[in-house]
Amino acid sequence: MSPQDAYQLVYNFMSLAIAAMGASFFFFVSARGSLKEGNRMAVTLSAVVVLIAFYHYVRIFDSWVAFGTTGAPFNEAYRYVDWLLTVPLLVAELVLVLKLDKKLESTLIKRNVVYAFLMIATGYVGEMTEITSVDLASPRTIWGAISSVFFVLILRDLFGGIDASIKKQSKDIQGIFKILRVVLIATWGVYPIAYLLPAVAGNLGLTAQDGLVLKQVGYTIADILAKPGYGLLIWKIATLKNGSSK
Ligand code: RET
Repeated sequence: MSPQDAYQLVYNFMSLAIAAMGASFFFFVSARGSLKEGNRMAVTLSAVVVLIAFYHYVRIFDSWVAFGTTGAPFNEAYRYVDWLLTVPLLVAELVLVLKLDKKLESTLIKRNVVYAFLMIATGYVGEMTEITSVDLASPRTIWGAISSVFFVLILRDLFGGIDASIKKQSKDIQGIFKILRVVLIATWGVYPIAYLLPAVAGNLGLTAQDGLVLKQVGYTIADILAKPGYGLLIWKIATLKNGSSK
């Protein structure tokens, strides 16, 4: 890929993310109105998440343009600040829609807010280290591994919560919970892979530039699926619950 094509590809995905976040904000705000009080909060949180992401993608896009025109370093911190705010909210909206007993609900939310903070903070330290070719003892790999421990703890808790809730649901809600489980793994799993790509590009026969492009495109696609996409599933569950007593 020529450097121009590579630059343009990232540019276009970032632009798409701005559109996706803005449009889904409008959707979640309008859709929440027709839900009953008890089902509304999860969709409100989706609206908050995509609004935060809309703002950050405007800044991310600006930073990418500055990088392209003046060579100023691209500011990756916008992504991490965004995740620091949005991951706890995404965890909370899932837990809310599970309708667990209040004690378990509160434990799961509190514990996973802490895990999410630690996952992102340690990942950020790793992201800021110099990219070397893959080496088990490199700071990028070590911080990435520490961050992954919290990642696994979060997924274990969320899957446990879904399992505890799923039996009590009607058939169609059970189906969506199953999809949500796959979406969680398939989208959240992209982040650690994208994080590692610049370091393993050489081993995969890719150039260093390809590694960086794939990381940016990977994070951006994952964000679109994990925020608006996941929010739509949560909205679907809230809508189905609206019509049932469960
Ligand atoms: C990092 C560092 C390397 C190891 C792991 C990571 C995980 C990141 C995740 C981010 C999820 C973000 C979401 C944002 C949506 O709003 C930090 C890249 C495991 C899972 C869901």
